[in-house]
Amino acid sequence: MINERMQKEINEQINAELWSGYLYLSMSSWFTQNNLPGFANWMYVQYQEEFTHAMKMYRYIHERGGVVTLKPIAAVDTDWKNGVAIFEQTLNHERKVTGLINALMDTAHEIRDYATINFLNWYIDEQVEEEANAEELLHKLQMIGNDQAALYNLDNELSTRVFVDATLPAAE
Ligand code: OFO
Repeated sequence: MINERMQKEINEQINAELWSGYLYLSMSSWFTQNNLPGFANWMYVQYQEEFTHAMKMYRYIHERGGVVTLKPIAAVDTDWKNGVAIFEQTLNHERKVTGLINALMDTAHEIRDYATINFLNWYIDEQVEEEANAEELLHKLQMIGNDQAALYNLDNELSTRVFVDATLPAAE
């Protein structure tokens, strides 16, 4: 049986992961509306990934005999100045999520919930990648500036990103 405080905090994180997905879906929509289908695809995959991050926690609470509590998802931004502004927000947001995961880990250590420590390690690793991806694309966009040909090429490159549910065992 999962500890009640741990359960409450993981439930809050489920909401945060769903909110992240909602934010990235809104960003994907912005890119579609602004004729950057490759960036829209990249953000759409990001949205799909966030929902799997939430579902991994959802399954974990059930596995531990707990109760999942789904709360309303708060509104997200719908308009940005440009792609750089989107990736600045993405990077800041991912840094914030890293802080939230670290806080969950602090709780797990405090209450000596070893199963949850083990479970959260996946998210600790994932956040390293999430921050690195956002940072890389932000730097690329900053370098590109007003170079439309370079933007076109990067957009093409991002159209190849494919969603894979990394939270499931490879055989599933
Ligand atoms: Fe963007 O990463 Fe979830 O946790």
